[in-house]
Amino acid sequence: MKNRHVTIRSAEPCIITVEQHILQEQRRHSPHATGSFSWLLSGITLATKMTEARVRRAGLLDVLGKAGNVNVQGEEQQKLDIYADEALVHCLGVRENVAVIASEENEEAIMFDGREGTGKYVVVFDPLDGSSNIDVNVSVGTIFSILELPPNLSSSDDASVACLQPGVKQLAAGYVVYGSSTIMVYTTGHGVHGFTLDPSFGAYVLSHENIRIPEQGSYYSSNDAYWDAFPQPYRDYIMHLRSGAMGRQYGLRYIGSLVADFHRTLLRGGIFLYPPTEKHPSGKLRLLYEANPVAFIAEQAGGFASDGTRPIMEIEPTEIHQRTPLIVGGKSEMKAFEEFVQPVGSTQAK
Ligand code: P6P
Repeated sequence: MKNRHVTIRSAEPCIITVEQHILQEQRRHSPHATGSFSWLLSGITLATKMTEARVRRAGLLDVLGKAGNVNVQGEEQQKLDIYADEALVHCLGVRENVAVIASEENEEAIMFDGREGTGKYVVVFDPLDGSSNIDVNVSVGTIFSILELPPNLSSSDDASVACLQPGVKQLAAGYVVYGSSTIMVYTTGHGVHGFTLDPSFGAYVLSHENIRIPEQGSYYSSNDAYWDAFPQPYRDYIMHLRSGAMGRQYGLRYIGSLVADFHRTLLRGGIFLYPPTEKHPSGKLRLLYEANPVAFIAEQAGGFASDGTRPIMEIEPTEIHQRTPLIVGGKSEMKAFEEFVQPVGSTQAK
């Protein structure tokens, strides 16, 4: 039987899946990489595809409405929240290199049995951010952050200890926004890349390579219903944006789902603000699995993220569900923010 020679021509257009991209990135930046990280990430992509299938059919599957349980945040758990959380716990649990996980939906961090020796990674995540918007068909999302398991962690140690690392220690971070299309955006510290889920064959395909946040945008994003509760310097800053003093009249866009509001800011520029308020004096958003991953992505795309006094990723966490104010955006808006709200030079916004 003669061998049949086939010339592999690059498919037009060239299809690069997120798994291929991760492997290419690993080979480019860590030639001796074992593929262990891409194996981990494939667990996250699988879980988000499972969640996406449910989100797309939410109205038909009677998954709307409250599941009746209340999560650690004291919020009614929507059924999709529970499904998304269980999908991630399962998909990460069968990846032997994941030692510890922590989720917005679970009070305690989880150390998988026997992984203190073999596991290499810690994954913290918000399985379904913005879930209060599900039954009105507004975009929701999954946010994740990947850290290295600290050395010498014993099984008797509280698994939370492994999670309490500042954002500068993140190995990777990303989110999936279940919107008009489903897009995964991630960084491993070598730029920010976006992948759109092609439902015809169920793969995340490279659609936004090397995303850069525009130097200046046209929108600010904050819940101005809390205007009276914002600290005065925040109100002064927002009035500055509205006044045209930055060379353009800023519009307001606010969806109420962090992943959707941040994704727009990342692609179009501008600034997202969740300031400290009387109701949330330490801010509302979660440091480990909302602010840190968003900050890592923003800074890899040329933007900045602050808690109003310092870079988000310099905050030393003390508990896994701790909250923080979050101000994140492009270079121009963050530099102007610094002049109104925080000591000059306290962030990297130069
Ligand atoms: P508010 C959703 O509940 C969430 O955690 C984030 O996704 C979103 O940015 C924020 O809360 C919205 O909070 O107080 O404006 O409704």
